Amino acid sequence: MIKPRLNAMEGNLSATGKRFAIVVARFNSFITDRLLQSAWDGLLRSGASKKDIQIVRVPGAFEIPSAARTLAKTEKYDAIICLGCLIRGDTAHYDVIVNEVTRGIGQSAQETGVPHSFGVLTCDNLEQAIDRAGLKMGNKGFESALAAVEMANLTEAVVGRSSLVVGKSTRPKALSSRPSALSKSRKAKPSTGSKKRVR
Ligand code: INI
Repeated sequence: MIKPRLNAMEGNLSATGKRFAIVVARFNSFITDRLLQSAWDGLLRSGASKKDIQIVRVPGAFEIPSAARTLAKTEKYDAIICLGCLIRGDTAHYDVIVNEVTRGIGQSAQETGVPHSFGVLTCDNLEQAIDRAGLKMGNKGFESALAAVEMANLTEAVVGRSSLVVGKSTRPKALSSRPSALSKSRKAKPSTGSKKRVR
């Protein structure tokens, strides 16, 4: 029987030495403050240092993708955590924004190569938002922080430093002084040079 974990690459949950930006929307700050508090807590409890966490506030969820992309392009951060809260109202405003925010964050992650975690709540009402900001359904901020840590380590394990902006020809900065970014399920083997298979 195949044990999938033996062959799986996974990022570990150590944030030691890693740098993070948290982009948080002020709109619905009653909720987003709680997401931020929990994301901060998640990073520190994973080993991140306060000096390595940059909080960036934006007006609303709509502004998150552009701020996240600007931060990713600086190559200063191993991952970007995006926090916001969209609550459906009586108009189509919510639907227009929700699609744009989701697409924009995903696109920024894919095009910059820097992991972005998605901690933007998309709720029908305030009760649903409260439940996801520390009540019945946990806290999406904490979850997003851990996803960012894991993806920063996975990216580092696969391509080198995670602050790799796609399209740049330079190799990411060396990892030599950093602890392994891989979880115990699979440690990277040093490359011995690939032997081409002759058919
Ligand atoms: N911004 C949010 O973060 N959440 C919302 O629920 C929301 N609604 O419903 O309107 C919202 N709107 C503001 C928007 O994100 C922009 O900041 C604004 O349109 C200015 O560009």
